[in-house]
Amino acid sequence: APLPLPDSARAASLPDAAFLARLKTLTQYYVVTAFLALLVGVLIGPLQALNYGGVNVYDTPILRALLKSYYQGLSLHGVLNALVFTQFFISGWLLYLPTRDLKVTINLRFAWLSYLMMTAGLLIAAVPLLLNQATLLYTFYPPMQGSPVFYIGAAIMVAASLLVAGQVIAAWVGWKRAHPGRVTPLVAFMSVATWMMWTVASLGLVGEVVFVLIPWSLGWVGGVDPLLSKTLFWWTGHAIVYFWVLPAYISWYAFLPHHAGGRIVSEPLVRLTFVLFLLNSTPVGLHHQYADPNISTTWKFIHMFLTFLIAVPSLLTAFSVAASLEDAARARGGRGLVGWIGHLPWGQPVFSASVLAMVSFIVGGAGGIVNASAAFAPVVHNTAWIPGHFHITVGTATTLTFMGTAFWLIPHLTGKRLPSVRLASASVWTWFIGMMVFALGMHWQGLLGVPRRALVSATTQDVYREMPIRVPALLTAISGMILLVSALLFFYVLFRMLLSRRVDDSEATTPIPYSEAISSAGETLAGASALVRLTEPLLALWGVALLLVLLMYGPVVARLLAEAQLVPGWRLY
Ligand code: HAS
Ligand code: HEM
Ligand code: CU
Repeated sequence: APLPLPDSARAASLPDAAFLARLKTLTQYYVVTAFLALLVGVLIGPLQALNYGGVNVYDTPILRALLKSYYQGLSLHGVLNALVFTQFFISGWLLYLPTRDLKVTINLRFAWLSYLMMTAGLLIAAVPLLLNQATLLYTFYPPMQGSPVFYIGAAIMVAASLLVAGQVIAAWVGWKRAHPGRVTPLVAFMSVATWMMWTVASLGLVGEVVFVLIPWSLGWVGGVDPLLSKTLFWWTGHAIVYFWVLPAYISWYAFLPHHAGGRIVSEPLVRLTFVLFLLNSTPVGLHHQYADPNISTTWKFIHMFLTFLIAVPSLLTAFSVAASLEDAARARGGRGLVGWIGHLPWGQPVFSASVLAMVSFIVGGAGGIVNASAAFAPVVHNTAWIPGHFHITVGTATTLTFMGTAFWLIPHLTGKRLPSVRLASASVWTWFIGMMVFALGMHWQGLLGVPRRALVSATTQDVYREMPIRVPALLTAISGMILLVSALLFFYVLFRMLLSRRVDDSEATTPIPYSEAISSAGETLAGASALVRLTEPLLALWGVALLLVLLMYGPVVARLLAEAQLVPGWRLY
């Protein structure tokens, strides 16, 4: 039976066309700012790939004029790509989607305020980065010390993301109040769970920046405990990878089946996946610190097992999205054990971007499990293997999915058209090929002992020029050139699209590509399965997530605090 809805609550929150237009403009600002950051960040990548190919271009007059050092470039690359591009895209994406999915209005002034604050934070942090006052790499480990302006800018940026989180969670709570007994629609559910996860995850970084780095860089306290800071950093630093990839999962689950011509396999399963991420994304960060002293092996092993556990929702995703794709391909006439794969729309960039991103993630995820295994970690830690791992996770699973998303999202938001399916498709395939070759070259070099974060091309030691390393080094250099071409193609298509003329209002021509479900979660809780009812109370699950993190990090941080040893800051750049 239809549930009674308070009319007043409903009427007050129903979005009209004017509201939607304004929401779309704001979302467009987030997305375009994100891609501008990616443009600058990505252009530095091929130079680094050349470095790992044995070619040092940093001694040329142009680069000497632009960058003080390899490390200034690497800091810009890491910060702009991994921190700025992702956060802006995700904030726009995960503000727009749940607002639309819940069919509510939100306070657009507040939403703009968050955007402006995030942009201000970015601009503030950019100044010291560009002036070589914050050449700290994107992990800014103390005792390396940068300008306080950098830490303050970063803090403002993160705070702004929490405002977006708060606004989305509040909108969902308002929707729940107005619709008692109803099941949260899937896309909104995934978005809210992701934001909740991020609030728990970000506590470590907020603690580090606000209570340690800012006072220390301003000279208010005499020293810093590097290990304490690093531990707080990885509290956030691992979970942030799920903040980067879950918005791509939303696209894989909710929109990719539609692009392929198929259906979501099971909405209750998707909800379970996101709840597992909410609960267990954060208390695993010690897998970045196996080599660090003064953290007990017991805690390292607990985090290792929790890391293996957090691979489970990704495995659920792998199998259930693969089933969606098979469903789609068979509906398109595909036959045979693997023959159906050829019936997927490989020439459509909105489709191929996500699926190729997923294919790269099979390898990226497997590498992650190697990294997490205490027995293997010493072999790969701090080697070129690690950038190999994360360019096929954040650099492809996330980035390529967002690139492909832009091909329908920008037309949807702006009423403009994708100028060329062929060029868009070429950019997607070259990104995939380039990153797979890059990953091969870097993983291989890592196994041969080549360190990450090193200007290896300038070394006078022959050890990095020996024959076994030359093959993967050549692969890495070639991949950098493929990726340069890919990036140029992508940004050409993107800017041609953005600068073209508006052709329609797009709600009808490019709607949000929701997919149907084979097994839906249903509309009302009363008729829903136990799994749906168990996953619906997100506020309570959020509390459990917080509790778990405090349990799994409390004793570790407490010991580091009790035994803190402050050291002065360093400037190595
Ligand atoms: Fe990681 C280091 C472990 C996932 C990013 N990781 C990093 C760093 C980054 C990063 C940036 O345990 C470097 C940090 C630094 O600078 O020091 N990572 C893992 C594990 C996972 C994992 C266990 N990482 C990610 C994701 C990232 C990311 C996601 C970004 C988005 N990672 C580590 C560890 C380290 C690390 C250690 C520290 C290393 C060290 O020593 O310093 C897991 O979450 C992975 C689970 C994933 C899977 C794959 C599922 C596959 C799917 C696709 C299916 C495809 C289909 C397509 C269906 C199990 C979902 C089919 C196609 C057809 C055509 C049919
Ligand atoms: C580091 C190349 C795109 C995120 C690196 C390194 C290379 C590289 C060779 C290792 C540098 C070192 O360890 O010394 C490239 C190329 C790209 C590209 C050729 C494509 C044109 C991206 C994208 C992202 C990304 C799209 C994320 C969205 C990072 C991060 C680091 C890194 C976070 C680590 C920085 C650090 O160690 O502090 N990149 N990259 N890259 N890249 Fe990329
Ligand atoms: Cu991690």
